[in-house]
Amino acid sequence: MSHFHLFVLILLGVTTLISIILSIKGSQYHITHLSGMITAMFLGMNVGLTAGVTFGVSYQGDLFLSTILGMSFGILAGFLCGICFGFLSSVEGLMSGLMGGMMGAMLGEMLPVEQANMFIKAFLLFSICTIFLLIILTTSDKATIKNRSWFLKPISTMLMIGSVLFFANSLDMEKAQSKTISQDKEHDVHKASETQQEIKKIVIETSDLSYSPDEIVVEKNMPISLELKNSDQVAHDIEIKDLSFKLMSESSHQHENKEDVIHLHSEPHTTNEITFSIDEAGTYEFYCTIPGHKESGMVGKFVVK
Ligand SMILES: [Cu+2]
Repeated sequence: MSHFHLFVLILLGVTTLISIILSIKGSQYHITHLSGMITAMFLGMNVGLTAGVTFGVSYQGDLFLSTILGMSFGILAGFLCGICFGFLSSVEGLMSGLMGGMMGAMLGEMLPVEQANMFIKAFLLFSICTIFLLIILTTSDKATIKNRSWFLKPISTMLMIGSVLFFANSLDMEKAQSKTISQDKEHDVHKASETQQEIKKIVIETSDLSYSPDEIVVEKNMPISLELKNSDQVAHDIEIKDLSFKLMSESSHQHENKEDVIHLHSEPHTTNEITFSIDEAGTYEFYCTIPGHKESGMVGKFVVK
């Protein structure tokens, strides 16, 4: 998980905590059941969405995990805020959190990181707005502007939200920069190894939940550059389990590569590649790990002679 996403989650936690404290205070004063219910829905939904997209992006390829985590955040926030205003409000908050977390996780799973981060910022801003909503609701109608809380004044409010977003943005940029640098580096490594040995290039294209070609024949110990060209609207990957291989280079960091598992992931309309050689002859199955894809026929054969 990147610094930006960690920061978002911490901020979400703080926002939820402040909102709950204000809700407890508010339920004793002016806030009606209806307003409380709407506030709980607003908080639950937005916290769920923000957390959902954040986890969806961080754990791309594992929609189950990101949905559970996103929903947990939303449910917890919505329920705790709602319970201050009564049973029905807590149900409303809980259901909104569940829905927000689920939708957010799907969004994070499907969108490229840059676009998902835009949604995270927007939903985070909405989540923070709950605090201001609660402050307005807990302020008596009879109070004059003079004795209303300082952060209701537009300039301080704008400054506060602005600085939070600016900080979040700088964390986001930092990540984007380090990504391009590491990609450049890996590209150089790839070039260097290319000049030393003949590399067999294999391109597998994905469209409409299928691989083409779905059968590949290679020789053992031969350096293979496997390219996953994703022409689909959704992310896809290739995973080959239980084989002994030597990894030579990767075009992007494929964090799931373990000792005996080859994993290659491509976002929609992008191409990633990995270069390796297989030590043992045999027939290996490759498939897509995105939930539901293998069952829809995203399976192929890797024959090593
Ligand atoms: Cu797939």
